[in-house]
Amino acid sequence: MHNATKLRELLRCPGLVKAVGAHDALSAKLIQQAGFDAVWASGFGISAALKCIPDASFITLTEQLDVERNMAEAVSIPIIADCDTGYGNALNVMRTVTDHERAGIAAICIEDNVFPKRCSFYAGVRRELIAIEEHCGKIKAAKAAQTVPDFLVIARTEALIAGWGQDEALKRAEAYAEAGADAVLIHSKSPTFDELRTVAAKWSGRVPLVVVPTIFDGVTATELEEAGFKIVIYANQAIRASIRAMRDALQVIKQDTRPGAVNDRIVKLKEVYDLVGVPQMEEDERRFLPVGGEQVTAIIAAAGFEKQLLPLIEDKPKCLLDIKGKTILERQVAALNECDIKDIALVRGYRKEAITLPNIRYYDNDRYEETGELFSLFCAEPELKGRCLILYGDIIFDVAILEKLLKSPADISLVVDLAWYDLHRHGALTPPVNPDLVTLQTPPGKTYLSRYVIPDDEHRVLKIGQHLPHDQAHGEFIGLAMFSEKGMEAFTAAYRKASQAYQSKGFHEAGSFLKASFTDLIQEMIDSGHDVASVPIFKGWMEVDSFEEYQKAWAKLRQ
Ligand code: SPV
Ligand code: MG
Repeated sequence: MHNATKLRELLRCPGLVKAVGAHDALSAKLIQQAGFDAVWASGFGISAALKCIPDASFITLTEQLDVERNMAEAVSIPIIADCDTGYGNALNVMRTVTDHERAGIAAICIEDNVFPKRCSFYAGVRRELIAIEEHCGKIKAAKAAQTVPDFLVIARTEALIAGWGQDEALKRAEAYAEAGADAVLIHSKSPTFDELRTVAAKWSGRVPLVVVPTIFDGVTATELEEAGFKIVIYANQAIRASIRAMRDALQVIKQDTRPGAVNDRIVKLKEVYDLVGVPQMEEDERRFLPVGGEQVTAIIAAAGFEKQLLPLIEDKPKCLLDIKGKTILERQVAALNECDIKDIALVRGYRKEAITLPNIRYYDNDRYEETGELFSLFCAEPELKGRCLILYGDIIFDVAILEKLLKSPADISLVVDLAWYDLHRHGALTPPVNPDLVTLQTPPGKTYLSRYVIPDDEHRVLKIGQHLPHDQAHGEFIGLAMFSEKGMEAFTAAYRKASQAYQSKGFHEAGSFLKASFTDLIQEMIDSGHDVASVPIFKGWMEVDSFEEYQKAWAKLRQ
């Protein structure tokens, strides 16, 4: 439905149509949300907000129309465009009509000031009106140019503003209606409503009357309606309110210096998000962007201390061990960045002051000696929402592994190295220290010593832990996991539940809940019916858990 048809419908209904002056799309949206009937795209407001210049025909048709288009995109209620003098003569008015119809605007309002117009209330500026015939010509041209049947042309007379008297105002209003105007606005700067009440009483009523009570601002909607007006325009109160609000807040910040000092006078960020449609955008992202394309937060668990790595880690945590010129942490961050993940949090503990890499949000587990990995992870609890990656702080891996994980559609995905299967069966040179073993629902059931492509089918994890019987294990969890928003909600809920239930008891493989590992909670989730998927890989990663592994990492890492 064209915007104009909506305004026609409002005019057919009983009661006053209430329009409010907007200066941009945001103010138009607020006007709609406040429940007003229509938006007045105010020349005064747009001149002030867009360019901070007087309302005196300085802004062009193009500039005004751009703002109106933005408004039309932001709201569904009718928009009445303040077109001043119509941007030229009758021929220019024709173009103005066409452009506004195409922009989805309901109506234009053109006034009988000479070009360049001056805002009706500026004191001490010249006031001249064009001849009645000339303005009638503009109105006829506008109606002739119109192709949208319901489009409205509102004729405005400035006769009272220019001091030409009530008779002249009425004469002009009648002439403009006769020329085809769909409504007439008789503007007044009288301090009381009496002048317009008198004029309205003498009005023939052939078309609806429009009123802008800017100076006689004590008049009520009921009084306006009773006097015979059909449309009221509250032309500039919104922009004046915003100037006052901005100025006051700025003063407070200037004096206080804390931005929070204005919290009681500003809206919450969430309100801005809602206003501009962020919830819809999030919904669209979920529906239309490929899995893995959304914002991911990476949380690195790097609090632990392992004495078997002394003296290597005498003065720094394990994640800062240098492997061929780059620390493990630098390698992890580089891999994450390569996959466009910039949102990184890290939980530090042992030698925490040594970790100072920029662009990471830090959380501290100062109880790292008496607590386990799970406790550490929940030191970063504010981060555990939305799509999340969990990384152990001592692994390095090929970017392709991360890319594969990011494509996983499952709510909970663990990267599982199937090479462990062969290492175990055929005897590894240096068997991994305390590997996190994984039993899959569908066992790989074959050896990978020959060439092999990992099948695409379901890889559900049934069991995970360091104490699994080796002959029941099919792979090794590498310390890299991903959760969808839903998966993360389930993970944090399971943590809360388990922390109550197991407070002072052993928890899966851990002697106490405080000492629990990430994998203990995963096993708890599997046991209570959650699906945990594996993302199978074959080598391409490394963990530093012992001095031997550190040496191996040095030796084997491809530069
Ligand atoms: C405007 O808002 O630009 C108007 C209304 O034309 S008034 O400023 O009251 O004249
Ligand atoms: Mg104006």
